[in-house]
Amino acid sequence: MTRMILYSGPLSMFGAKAQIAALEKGLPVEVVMVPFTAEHRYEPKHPDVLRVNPKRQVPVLLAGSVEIFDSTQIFEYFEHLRPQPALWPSAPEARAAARLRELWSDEVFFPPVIRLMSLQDRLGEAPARQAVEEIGLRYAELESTLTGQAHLAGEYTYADIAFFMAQLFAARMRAPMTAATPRLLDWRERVATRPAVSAVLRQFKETLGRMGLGIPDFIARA
Ligand SMILES: N[C@@H](CCC(=O)N[C@@H](CS)C(=O)NCC(=O)O)C(=O)O
Repeated sequence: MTRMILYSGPLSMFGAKAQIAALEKGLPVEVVMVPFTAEHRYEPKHPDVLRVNPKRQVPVLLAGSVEIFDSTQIFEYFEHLRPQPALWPSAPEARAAARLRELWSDEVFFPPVIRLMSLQDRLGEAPARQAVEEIGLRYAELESTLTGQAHLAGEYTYADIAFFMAQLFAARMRAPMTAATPRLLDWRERVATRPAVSAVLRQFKETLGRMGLGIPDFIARA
């Protein structure tokens, strides 16, 4: 099989999505962590990241003549490359719903988490409280989708991987899911104990510990 290199970052949620997917698929992907520090963030950028991604971001995947970026694009490539175990449902309606949930996670749930990242020293102020409230509404929305199904789109899919990583960052930014959404807490436990996910959680635990950053309880248990 063609050598595959995944550029990610030690605390990159989008990189972790791709890494979990590779592990779920049993794909032999070499993970290269680009430089990342609290002080300089993602600078200097890795030359391969700059060459492949005009957005200058990880994750980037190199697989022979395939050189792609964006976690969702990488999901799609993995799914074609190794269809089993399937991480999208096969029925068109269910697949469309799962894809939408994956997009929802990155582009609807995550934006208030990004806002909260820059408000960590002002958590008592209105903009931070609004972001936390918005995140809480999204958790409540998902709680109802988990009635009668174990995962966000029925079976375990890329949507679960995406939302698991997004909620991990929300928890780090002090907007964790709570006892108000018990089905979601059970879902988090189910996903966290999957071997592919717990391997990446242990990596996060090690990095957060090394950088002296807070470790949410569900990561500490990994
Ligand atoms: N939509 C992209 C988002 C990628 C992204 O935001 N990557 C972050 C790390 S998690 C990054 O490289 N940030 C550095 C920068 O923007 O300079 C994806 O799904 O891959």
